Amino acid sequence: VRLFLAARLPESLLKDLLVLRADWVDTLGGWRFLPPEDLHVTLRFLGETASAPDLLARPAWTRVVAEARPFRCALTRAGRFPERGSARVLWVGLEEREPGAALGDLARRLEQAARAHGFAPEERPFHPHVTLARARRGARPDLPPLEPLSSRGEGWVREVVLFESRVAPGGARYTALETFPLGASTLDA
Ligand code: 3AM
Repeated sequence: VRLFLAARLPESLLKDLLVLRADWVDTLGGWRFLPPEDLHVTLRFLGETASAPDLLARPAWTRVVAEARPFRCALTRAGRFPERGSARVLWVGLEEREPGAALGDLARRLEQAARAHGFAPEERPFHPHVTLARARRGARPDLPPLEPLSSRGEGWVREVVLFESRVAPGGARYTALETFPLGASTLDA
């Protein structure tokens, strides 16, 4: 199965994103929008994984996430991948507000744990974002204005989710396999 680890979006940020998404759905052509329940912030793409490595790694995800604290985030701006040339992905950036470096730390610790469990290293820099849409095949999609968002909302990230990605007509669909709460081990202490 094809797996990835992602932060679950705080409800307040999801709400803001859905307002923006509805606006873009109405005004932009050439894009395939992710269904609202599939919106997430990828922390570590794991790739095609056999069931033994998957099950062996889950305690490590549990531990790393339990040892991290919940953190507060806000949406930053809309962007696209690639930044130049024809856009394939439309996203909204996420930035941490408090306590400081928790989001990057969490991604880094998951990266270490993934490598320790034999997953191929992720060489690309971590760029926290929520993918809202992917270009339709062969389309030259319209672009929204890529400016800072008017949303001032903030919300707490409290969960990391292990997702399975399945190929489906009309684009990949995601299934949550397991949810890991942030800060579980600090609560026990
Ligand atoms: O939904 P986002 O954009 O966060 O782009 C893929 C998607 O990210 C990314 O993993 C998420 C779930 O599919 N992805 C796909 N292939 C990848 C790869 N080879 C990848 N990330 C890194 N390396």
